[in-house]
Amino acid sequence: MAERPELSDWEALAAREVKGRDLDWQTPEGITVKPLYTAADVREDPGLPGFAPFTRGVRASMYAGRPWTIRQYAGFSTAEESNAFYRRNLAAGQKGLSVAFDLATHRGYDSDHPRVTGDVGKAGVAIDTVEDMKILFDGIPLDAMSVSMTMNGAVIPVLAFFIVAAEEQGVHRSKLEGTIQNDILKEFMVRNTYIYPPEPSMRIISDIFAYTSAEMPKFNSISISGYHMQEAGATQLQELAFTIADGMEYVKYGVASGLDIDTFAGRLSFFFAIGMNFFMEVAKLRAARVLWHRAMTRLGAQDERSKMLRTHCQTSGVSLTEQDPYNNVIRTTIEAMAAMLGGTQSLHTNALDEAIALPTDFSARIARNTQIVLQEETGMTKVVDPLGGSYYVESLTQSLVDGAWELIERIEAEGGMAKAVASGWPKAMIEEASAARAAKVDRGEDVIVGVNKYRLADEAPVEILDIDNHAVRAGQVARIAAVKAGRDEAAAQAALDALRNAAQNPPQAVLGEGDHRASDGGGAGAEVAAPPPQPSAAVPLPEQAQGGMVGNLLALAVEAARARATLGEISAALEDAFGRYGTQPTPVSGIYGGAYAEDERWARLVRGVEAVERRLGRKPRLFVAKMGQDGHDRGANLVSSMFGDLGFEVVPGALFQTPEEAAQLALARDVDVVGASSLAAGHKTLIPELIGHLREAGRADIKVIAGGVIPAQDYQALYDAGVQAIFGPGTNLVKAAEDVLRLLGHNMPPETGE
Ligand code: MLC
Ligand code: 5AD
Repeated sequence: MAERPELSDWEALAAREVKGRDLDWQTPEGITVKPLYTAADVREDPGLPGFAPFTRGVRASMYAGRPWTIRQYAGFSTAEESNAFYRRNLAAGQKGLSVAFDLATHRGYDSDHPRVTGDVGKAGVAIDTVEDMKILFDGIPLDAMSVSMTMNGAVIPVLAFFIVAAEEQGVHRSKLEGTIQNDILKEFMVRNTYIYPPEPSMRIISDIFAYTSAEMPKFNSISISGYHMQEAGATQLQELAFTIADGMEYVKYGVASGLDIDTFAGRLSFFFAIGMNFFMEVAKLRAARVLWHRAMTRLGAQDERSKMLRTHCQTSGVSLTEQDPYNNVIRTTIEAMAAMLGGTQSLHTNALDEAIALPTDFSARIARNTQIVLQEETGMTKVVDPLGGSYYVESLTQSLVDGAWELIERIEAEGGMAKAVASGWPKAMIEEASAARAAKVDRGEDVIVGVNKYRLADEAPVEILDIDNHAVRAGQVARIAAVKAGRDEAAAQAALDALRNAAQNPPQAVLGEGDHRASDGGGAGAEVAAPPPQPSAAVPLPEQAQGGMVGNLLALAVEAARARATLGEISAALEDAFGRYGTQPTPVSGIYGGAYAEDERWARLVRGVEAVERRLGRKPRLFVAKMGQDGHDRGANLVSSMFGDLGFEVVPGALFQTPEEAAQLALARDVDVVGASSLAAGHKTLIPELIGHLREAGRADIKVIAGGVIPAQDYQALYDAGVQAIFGPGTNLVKAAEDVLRLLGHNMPPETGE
């Protein structure tokens, strides 16, 4: 028999096969992936599932004992419609609920507020009072069904409504199972549905920890989320490190507010995105468990449950395409498998129409069945951590642990994640990764099937869900009026006063010294760099040390909810004390343009911008507008950054403007083009209103273009309203810029092919 080959023999053989070509892959995480892994690459034995540090899973038996929870995120229109949708889904095999609220609710506005006309019922369900919450769970026994609620900004009224709705269903809060997202740090970084400034927002979280750990032992008090970071463009390593660092910060705050770490840490949960880099995602979940165990050991947890990272996952929305949308079923299946092989506790699989609309019954069925098929047809649940021991997976797990820990140590050395978030560097890091990825896709270096390769000549539009937000709003307005008419007004106001008073007079242990009010950011001028919240070392108040609820904001909001105060009223009572927070986007520069340094097409574009500049006597001005309560700013930031690199003067608009405010800014800055970015379905209401205001001011010459999640079905209505160009998902930015130059009257030669 021949001698056993050595690694060097393999290297020589492989090099001959590929004629010396370099087969290493540099991932966006900065990890060099080799074409072969062997036992020599595995540094540590990953141990056994159910035992520290839980690399192979938090449960000994994992899915062999109980499969993960099929938990589809959903919500739209009214509570009645969403309730009916939940019931159909549960009957068809879904196991847990997950509520998506509309953006008005997220941002603490009742449906009758003038700032939210475009948002009511659009991206999720509209909830204004306890009555809505009761309808949402009508016929769904809350002592038997675990319910996740994705709520961060208006977390106090929403959780209070949930508690009271259950109570009036006959279910005491101590029996409630589920999760509240309650993760504000990532809102300031990427998701943007915050309401209050960072410091009081952190107090709210500590109050929720205190309340739930004492009153709701089965309820997960937070879902520390990396998902939205990856959606915003973060690499998996960034997602991992920032999420664990966020978790550590919350623990420090909880402890600083007087809680014993082991009373609340066991009910902290996590949430990650699962994208298309299959093995990296499997390794990421394994690495996350190791990192959390290490972090919690350092923070002084004693109970092993406190150190156990349990997580929900959602397949990646940003990896899905409008083009050739059935490919999305394939992508989601691959991502679902990675989540499962990584050992998730709960999973949402995206629907194939993700890139353009909310799921229909049809697309939701396929998404759900993706999980059911994996659980019930493949036998893949029978073995715990079946990729454990794979040389590649073990090595990647280790690389991610090392890389993320390094970043976490940097954050810790600088004073923790709240400080880092306030300084803005993690967000900038994510935006740089996002721009680099976009340039790779636009240049065709990263393939997206059906978008930059194998693109279809003709796309057949898929049927999509359309919501009439005017009708939903009218119904909600009537219901708010009925609730207010039927309540004991004095009791409602007294409960709101008590809440406002507690917000204005925080227990010493929670906040440090000084005045914690923030001015109304409102957008322009307000900065991310508000003073970072600091866990106070002050001695806890006696009632807090005893787990008492005196002055607890959630406990007081439960009283207000019982008295039929609305979500907007409860939020406003807190806003009176805390202020409303706003930020100004600061686009990164040089990353997208840098990737095109030697590119002739780019150079031609730059010459075009220069020609327009000579004609105008100044740089052409583009205002990137974000109207309504839609805080999805990845696309807007990318466009701002790219047009800046091309030589435009970019006016990056603040988030949450009304169409009127956007028009005023466009006029004040005398812009040539307004690019309205819409990712939350408000476009049909908000963009025509904007154009109306510009026309009224006699500036119909300002070009309005639209970009984002806009279904083809809506294009004609927008053109009819005066929109001059629409850029949907999957748009090549270079091509879009050529179109914009043509709109500005520059004679851009036709494309020489893409
Ligand atoms: C589990 N159990 C077992 C077991 N596996 N018992 C014995 N043997 C086994 N093998 C037990 C658990 O211990 C637990 O009980 C119970 O069964 C439930 O299991 P779980 O694993 O805890 O699952 P689940 O209840 O589904 O909780 C998962 C979670 C939770 C901890 C991750 O936080 C969760 O559901 N998160 C969902 C978050 C979510 O949906 N977010 C949507 C975001 S969308 P016990 O008693 O130990 O609890 C979004 C988009 C956007 O954000 O931007 O809008
Ligand atoms: N219903 C279903 N899925 C939703 N998502 C957001 N809102 C809803 C909703 N109302 C999903 C999408 C999106 C991610 C953030 O959550 O997949 O990309």
